[in-house]
Amino acid sequence: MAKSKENKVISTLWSAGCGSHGGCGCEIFVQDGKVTRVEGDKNHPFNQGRLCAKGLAIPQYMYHPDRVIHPLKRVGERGEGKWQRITWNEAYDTIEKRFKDIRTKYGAESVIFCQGTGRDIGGPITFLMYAYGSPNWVQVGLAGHACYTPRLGAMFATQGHYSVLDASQMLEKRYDSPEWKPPKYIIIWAQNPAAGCHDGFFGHWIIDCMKRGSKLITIDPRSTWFTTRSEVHLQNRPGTDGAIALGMLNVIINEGIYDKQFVEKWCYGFDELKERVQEYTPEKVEKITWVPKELLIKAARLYAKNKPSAIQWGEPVDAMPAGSVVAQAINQLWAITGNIDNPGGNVIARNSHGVTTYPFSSAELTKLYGAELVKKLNEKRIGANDYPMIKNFRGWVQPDVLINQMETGKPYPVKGAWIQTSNIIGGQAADPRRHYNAMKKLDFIVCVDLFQNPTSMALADIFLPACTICEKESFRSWWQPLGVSVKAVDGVGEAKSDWEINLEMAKRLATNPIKYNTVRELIDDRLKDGNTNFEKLKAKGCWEYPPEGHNTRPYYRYEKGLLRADGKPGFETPTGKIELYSKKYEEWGLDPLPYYEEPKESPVASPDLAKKYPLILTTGRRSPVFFHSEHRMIPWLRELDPFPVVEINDKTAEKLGIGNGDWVYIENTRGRVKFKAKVTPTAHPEVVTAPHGWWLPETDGRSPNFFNTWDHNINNLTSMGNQAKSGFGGTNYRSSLCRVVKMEGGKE
Ligand SMILES: Nc1nc2c(c(=O)[nH]1)N[C@H]1C(S)=C(S)[C@@H](COP(=O)(O)OP(=O)(O)OC[C@H]3O[C@@H](n4cnc5c(=O)[nH]c(N)nc54)[C@H](O)[C@@H]3O)O[C@H]1N2
Ligand SMILES: Nc1nc2c(c(=O)[nH]1)N[C@H]1C(S)=C(S)[C@@H](COP(=O)(O)OP(=O)(O)OC[C@H]3O[C@@H](n4cnc5c(=O)[nH]c(N)nc54)[C@H](O)[C@@H]3O)O[C@H]1N2
Ligand SMILES: [Mo]
Repeated sequence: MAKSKENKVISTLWSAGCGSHGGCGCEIFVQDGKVTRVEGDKNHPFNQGRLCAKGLAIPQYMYHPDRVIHPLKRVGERGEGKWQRITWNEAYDTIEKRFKDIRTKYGAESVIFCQGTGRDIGGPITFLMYAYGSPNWVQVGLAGHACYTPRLGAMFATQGHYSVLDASQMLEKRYDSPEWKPPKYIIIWAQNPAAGCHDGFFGHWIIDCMKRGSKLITIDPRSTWFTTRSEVHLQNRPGTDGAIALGMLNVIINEGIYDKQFVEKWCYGFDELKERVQEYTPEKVEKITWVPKELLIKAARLYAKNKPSAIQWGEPVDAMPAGSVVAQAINQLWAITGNIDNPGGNVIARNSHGVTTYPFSSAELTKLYGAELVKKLNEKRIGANDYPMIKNFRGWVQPDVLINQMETGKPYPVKGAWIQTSNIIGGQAADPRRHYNAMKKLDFIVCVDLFQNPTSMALADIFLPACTICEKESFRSWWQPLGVSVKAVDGVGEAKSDWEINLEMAKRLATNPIKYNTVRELIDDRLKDGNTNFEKLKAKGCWEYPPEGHNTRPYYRYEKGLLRADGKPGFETPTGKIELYSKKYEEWGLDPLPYYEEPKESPVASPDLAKKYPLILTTGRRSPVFFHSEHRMIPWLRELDPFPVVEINDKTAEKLGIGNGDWVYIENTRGRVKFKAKVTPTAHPEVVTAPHGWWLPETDGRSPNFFNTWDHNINNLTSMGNQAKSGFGGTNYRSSLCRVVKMEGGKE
C-alpha cells in the first residue's frame, strides 16, 4: 500500500519519551498514524532547533516492543511477574473499590501519591490526590528532599522568589533582546548543564553565553566539559560547598567589594552576616574543602568585581548536610553583589503568565484550595509536624519520616500507594531494599508507567499504561515561555495520558463533584490566568511570553512593586528585603544565618570508617542519554552509554590493580554493587563517581532479581535518616565513603 504524506506537528516536549525538565520546541513527523521522527523546532526560543539524543530517540521509545500498552493486573504473588491484560473499566473499578475501602477503614491519608521528578506530573497527581482527600504527596525515598526543594525553600524564605542564571530565556528575542546582557562571569556550581538541562534551564544556553563573552568559574570535584574551559576551577571535596560559599562571602565582605548601595537599600541583616562569616577565613576554608585559598579568593573577586555575573547550581547543593543552609549561603552571594533580577545576573523566575500547572508551594495551595483545606491537610501530612519549614512550604511529605511511618504504622498506617512517574526501588530511593520491604506490605499499589521497571515489577497490583508526550495534550509554565504540548497521534495500544487517567479516577473518587468533563476543560481553566487557552497557544506555535510590564517578566521588579502581593516595592519577605538574616528561618527554629556542617560520613567526620573505606563516593552524575533510570532499553541511547560506569582516578586505580574497563565492586557498610571502571586522570584521586538508576531491562524482571537492580543500583550504598533540622538535606547521594575492589578476573 502506498504510504501517505508525512505530516508535521509542532509541539513542546516534556515528560515521557524525551524524559526532561526542559520545554524544547519540537517538530513531530507523522505518517500513517505513526511518529516517524522528532526534531528540534528552529522557531522555538527555548532550544532554537536543537534537540538531545533522548528527544531524537522518541520513536524508538514509543514503539518499543517492551512498552506496556494495555492495563494489567497482577495474578500471581507480588513480584512473581504474572500479569493478566484487563480492560480500562476493570482497572478503574478495582482501583475505585480498593481506594474507597482504605479511605473508609483508615482515612484518605493512608494512601500516598508518589511521583518522581518534574515531568508534567505534578498537576495530574495532586489533582487526583486532593480529590481523593489525601495530603500525602511524595517523592518516596528522596532522602532529605534531595532535589530542588531545599534550594527553592531557601530562596522563597530569604528572597521571596526563585531566581536563575539569566541567559535571556525570559525574553522572546533571546540574545538579541536590547535589555539583556550576557553575564561577565558564570559560576557553575555542582552541575553539568550540558548533560542535564535542569529545572527548565537549557544547558546549551551557557555555551551561547560563552560565545557572547561570558567567562566561567566552576565548582566541581570532577572535570567536565565546563571545568576544563573555566578561568577558575575549584575542585573541592564533595559535600563541603557550604564552606566555599561562606569563604567567598568572607572575602567579598572583608574586601568591601560587595554592592554597598544595593545592600543598604535592599538587604536585611548585613551586619549579622558580616559577623558570622568572619570565622570562615580562606585558610580555614582551604582546610575543609581542599580548595587552595588563592583560588577561592580569585573566584570571589572575579565574581564580585564583574557585574553582571550569575550563578547556576545543581542538585548536590540540595543533598549537602543542611542543604537549605548551603543554598541560603550561595543565594547571599548574588544578594550582596546586587546580581538579582538584573540583566545577566540571577533573574527572578516565576511561572509564566502566573499560570500554575500544579500546587507548588503552600501559598499556591492556599490560592487554589482555600486556607481551610490546606490547614486540614497539613495536620495529617507526613512529616509536616516534625519540620516547620516543610509544613510551610510546597506541600510535600518528608520522605525520611515516611519510611519510618510505613514501618511502624505510627501515628497512622500507610495502606495504599498510587505510583505515577517514579521508579522508587530502581533509582529514586536511598536504601531501596528498605523501601521494598516496607512497601511490599501495603494492601494495594497502582503503578502508572510506560514500561515495567523494578518498582512496578516488585510492587504493582494494577499497572496502568501511560502515554508519551507525542500522544497527549499538556501545558507548561516552568518558567518562560508558557507552552502547550499537542497530541500528534493517538495513544499507542490502549495507553492514555496521565491527565486523562487522573481525571477519570478523580471523578470516581472525589468527595466533591469535579467541575471538568474533559482534560481540555481543565487545561483551559488553568491557562485562563494567562488570558489564553490551548487553541490560541497552539495557533501561535505552542508558546508565548508574558506581555511587557507583566510581573512574570524581568527586570528590576523589586523596584517597581511587581514582586510583593501588596504591590509595594521590595521582595516578598517579612521585611520586604532580601533577608541575609532570615526571619523565616528564625521563626521555624532554625539558625537565621548560614553555617558550615560536615557531611555525616567523611574522612573528617568518620576517620575510622575512612580507614576501611578510603574513597569518597559521589553518585548520580547525569548521563546525557538517560533520564534517571529511564531509557536503558532504547537501542540508540544504550549504545552510547552501555554499562554502569564508575569514574576512578588513574593513579588510584593503579594502586588498586584496576584497569580501564575492568568490572569492580563498589562497597561500603551498606552494600555492594557491580560497575565497570573508567580509569581517568579527570577524576580526583580520592573521589569516585557513579551514576544512579542502573538496572538491566534485558534481564529477568521477576522476584528476587527485578532486572538486576540489586547488583547495579548505586543506591544500595545509600541510606535514609540523615536530614538536617529543617528536614532538608543531608542525604548521602553525593558524599559518603566506599572502597573499590576489582571483581575476580575483572570480568562480569
Ligand atoms: N544515588 C542517587 N540517587 C538519586 C539521585 C542521585 O543524584 N543519586 N537523584 C535523585 C533525584 S534528584 C531524583 S529527582 C530522583 C528521580 O527519580 P524518578 O523520577 O523516580 O526517576 P526514574 O527512575 O526516571 O523513574 C521514573 C519512572 O516514570 C516513568 N515515566 C516517565 N515519564 C512518564 C510519564 O510521563 N508518565 C508516567 N506515568 N510515567 C512516566 C519512567 O518510565 C520511569 O519508570 O532520583 C533520585 N535518585
Ligand atoms: N540527561 C539527564 N538530565 C537530567 C537528569 C537525568 O537523570 N538525566 N535528572 C534531572 C534531575 S531530577 C535533576 S535533580 C538534575 C540534577 O542534575 P545535577 O545534580 O546538577 O547533576 P549533574 O548535571 O550531573 O551535575 C552534578 C555535578 O556535580 C558534581 N558534584 C557531585 N558532588 C558534588 C559536591 O559535593 N559539590 C560540588 N560542587 N559538585 C559536586 C558532579 O561531579 C557533577 O559534575 O538533572 C536533571 N536533568
Ligand atoms: Mo531531581
